[in-house]
Amino acid sequence: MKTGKRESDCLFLGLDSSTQGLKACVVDHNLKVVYEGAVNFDAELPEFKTEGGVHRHPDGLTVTSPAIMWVAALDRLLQKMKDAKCPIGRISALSGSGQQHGSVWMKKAARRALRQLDARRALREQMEGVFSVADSPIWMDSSTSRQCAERERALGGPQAVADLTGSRAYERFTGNQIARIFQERPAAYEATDRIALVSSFVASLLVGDYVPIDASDGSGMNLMDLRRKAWDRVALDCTAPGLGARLGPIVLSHAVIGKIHGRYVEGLGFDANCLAVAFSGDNPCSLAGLRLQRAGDIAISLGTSDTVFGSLAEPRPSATEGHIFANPVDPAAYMAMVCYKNGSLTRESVRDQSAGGAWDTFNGLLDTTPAGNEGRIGFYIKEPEITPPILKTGTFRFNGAGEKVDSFPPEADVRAVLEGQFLSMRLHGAHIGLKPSSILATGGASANRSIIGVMANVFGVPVYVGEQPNSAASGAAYRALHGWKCADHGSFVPFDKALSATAPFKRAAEPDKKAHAVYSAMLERYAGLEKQVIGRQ
Ligand code: 5FX
Repeated sequence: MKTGKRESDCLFLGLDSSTQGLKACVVDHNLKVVYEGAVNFDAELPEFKTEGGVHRHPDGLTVTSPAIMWVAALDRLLQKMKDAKCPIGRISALSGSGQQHGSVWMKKAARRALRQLDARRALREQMEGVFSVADSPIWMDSSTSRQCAERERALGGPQAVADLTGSRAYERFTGNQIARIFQERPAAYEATDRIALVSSFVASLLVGDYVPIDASDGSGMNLMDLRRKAWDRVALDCTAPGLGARLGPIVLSHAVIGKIHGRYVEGLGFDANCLAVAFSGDNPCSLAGLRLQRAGDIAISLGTSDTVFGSLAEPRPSATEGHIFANPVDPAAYMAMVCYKNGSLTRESVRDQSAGGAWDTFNGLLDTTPAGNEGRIGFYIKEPEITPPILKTGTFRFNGAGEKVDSFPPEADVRAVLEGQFLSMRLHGAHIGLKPSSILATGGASANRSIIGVMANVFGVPVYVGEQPNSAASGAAYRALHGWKCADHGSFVPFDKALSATAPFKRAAEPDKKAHAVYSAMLERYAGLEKQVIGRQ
């Protein structure tokens, strides 16, 4: 499909429907941001009474968000774009990102409402009452342990589920959420015509019809055969009857899924030919936003929680750690992701206890200790950990002889927390095939040169830094450009060819060969001690 447009005239819109709000980012063909805007759910849509965009239920496990809130937010954000005089008419393609795993449950009436969207009426008014489950389960929900166990049994165990779908059964993954709703609310399930992900739902609102789920976000459901990028019959059947028809098709992430609905042309001035490129999950979109398109490009995001993710050629799913998703910018590749709960808050608590609460002192203490910390290894588990699963909180310290000790000198604690975190990332990342050739460090702590120096030495590769604060929204905009180029070209165009502008990241730390050798030698001991800590629970 030739679009007949000059690239330099075109703009590309990325939306990000995250847990706490909806964001928009518009870029030109050089990836220069021409508009950014956001709607915060708690502050700007207080009638939904969310906290952090969610409702936590009294059972302590169930977490939902009202689907209609996402609808109201879209209207509000698009109006903001218009009010800010964003050149909406020049947007040639749009795409989006959504918090992963969340599901939106629609009755038959939803499709009618979507097709007939009217520019004169609020979106919310038109979509009210079309949901068979009004409160959408989201990724923070952990109420489906029973369904995870049942589905893992039906599919041959955790490793078999990981081999098939890219991850073992996780409570937040959509298939397990669907099984729970089918079991506990059969009438609601029966009344459901379509189950969308948050990403594909927002796309539906813009296209004015049901749209396919993309393979990358579809990988977060425990329902898709990761290699075939198709629903797995047995996984569907052990979840709920008639599920395949309710999920609709899967498409590649760069596929055009339709054009924008006339409502937005009439009401907001969108170009009637504006293409919609499949929406995807926030982590896949961040991978696109950080431009990690080659195997070996990985990002380590140092935030409240730490995340390691990157592209890889061969999937190596594990029943114990991490996730493998279809790659959102390269249909022949995959992406891997490992999440940690103990991130910045844990580093800060060691800073507070050992360095009087000051990063300068922390960095100074770090410099007084050698790489490898004279054999000392520590596990700082302030929050129950995901990778590896360590539910018992506390600090577990071992001396150079591998004996458990109660304390370290402050400078050794400072080094041990960083080395432990990065050794864990190297170990568990490697288990699922993440072998970095370079690292892009993002998030608050990436500004600390001492911290990223340890990172470079543990992994033995250069570390780049550069802020891309809304990497999911900008990644969605880049994917819109990518999908548009593929459509214009009539066949797949590699992502790095589609994005001509060079990535704005700076090389900030080089590995020291000697220090790296110390860490490589330490890895096996680290893994052994980690097993001991897990065993102590
Ligand atoms: C990934 O598996 C997650 O559950 C989260 O990162 C959500 O995508 C957050 F939106």
